[in-house]
Amino acid sequence: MRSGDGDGHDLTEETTYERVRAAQSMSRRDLMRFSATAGLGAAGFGTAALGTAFAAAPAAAAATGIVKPLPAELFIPQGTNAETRWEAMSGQGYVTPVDRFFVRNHVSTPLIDARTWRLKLWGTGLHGSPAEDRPVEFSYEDLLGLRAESLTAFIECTGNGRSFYTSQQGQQVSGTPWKLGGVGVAHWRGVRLATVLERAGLTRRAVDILPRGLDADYVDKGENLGRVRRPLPIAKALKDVLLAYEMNGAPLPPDHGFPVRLVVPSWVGIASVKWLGDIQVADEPLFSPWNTRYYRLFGPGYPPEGSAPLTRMNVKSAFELPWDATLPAGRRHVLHGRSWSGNGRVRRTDVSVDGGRTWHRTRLNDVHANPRGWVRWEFPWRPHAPGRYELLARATDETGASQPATAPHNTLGYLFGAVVRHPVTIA
Ligand SMILES: Nc1nc2c(c(=O)[nH]1)N[C@H]1C(S)=C(S)[C@@H](COP(=O)(O)O)O[C@H]1N2
Ligand SMILES: [Mo]
Repeated sequence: MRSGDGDGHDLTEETTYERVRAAQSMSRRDLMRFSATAGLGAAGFGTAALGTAFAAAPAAAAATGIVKPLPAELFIPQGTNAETRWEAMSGQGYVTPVDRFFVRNHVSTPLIDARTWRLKLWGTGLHGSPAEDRPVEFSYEDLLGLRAESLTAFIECTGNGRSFYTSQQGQQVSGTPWKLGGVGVAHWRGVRLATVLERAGLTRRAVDILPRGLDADYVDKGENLGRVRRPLPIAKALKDVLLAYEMNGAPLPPDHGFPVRLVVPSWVGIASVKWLGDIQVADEPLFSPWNTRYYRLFGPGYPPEGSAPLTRMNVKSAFELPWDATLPAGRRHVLHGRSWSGNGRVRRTDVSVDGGRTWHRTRLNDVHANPRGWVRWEFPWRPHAPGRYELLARATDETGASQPATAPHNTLGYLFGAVVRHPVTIA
């Protein structure tokens, strides 16, 4: 069977496919358009951030479709995606700075002009059932004029930790082999989605919304699935979802959804649709490949159509150390890390330095833990002897959920929540 694209690339392999297509789609024309976008000033924001991104765009974009620089000391490349190196969080404050925030792109980062951009709402869940081609529209300036709200929350890819299904449990899974760097916390600022839905004429009949990105169609093994879009129940949409236009105090960077993205706290990252273009509001349940063939659990033990669509993320922990770190012998180290959960606050994190035989409670450094963010913790360690060690961290959240020794297998490798065995050499 023929699976190549004519240039000798095997496009049946997901990561190859994404890399090849990304390189093909970031054309000269895109870059010219971007240089025009970089001159944006109409919204009253400075242009410094966009200008900086542009300076580095040609080299970075050619390989990955990502605009911002991806220095090797901050990121591990993953095809069209880039994961944060956990050692790059060492010494940082509560949030993940933009220069090291992970990027998960199905296709290339699109370059959008905020002056002509409109958010379009339509569908049977709005008064008068506006049609897709006659939507209720909001400009960028309209949104900036509405009451702003802030939210500090993590966004985490559902496949974060996926590689450990294979490396720790010997199991086959498909998808991007993330370690633990497919997560970041940011201060987001924008308008409540509830506010915009009400202004657009939300009815009590509305059941689901379907936010859709403006990035190019996603093609999976030759099948065009259209633009990234994932249904969201109206209850969650009205609860705590933000239409964000700022990240860590500056306009959203292109890679993170400029001009406007959703931030759906505590839920699977795919819910936080970037480069938002339109939102269908429906009086009936909605479906897309992102809540049917992806972002459910599949495999033995699950029905053929998979589990229910995934919603909340699970409990995880990470050390702010290089993978396979080397630390000097004969002195005291303070191990730092972070833990987070989609169920709410992390109450405690325990660490083991002897492969899981004994556990010690860490000191939590964010006492009033944010239920939508993470907690930082530390643990002093004086290793007795040089050699190879495995460091383990296990968090427990306010619902009592903790991290098991093994994660239940699913073929797409989602929700790896088991304790990760972090290799360290004392030399
Ligand atoms: N339009 C659009 N939105 C998207 C995606 C995408 O590819 N296109 N990726 C999703 C996934 S799978 C994740 S994990 C998050 C990642 O957000 P980040 O790149 O800002 O870290 O964005 C989500 N929103
Ligand atoms: Mo994701």
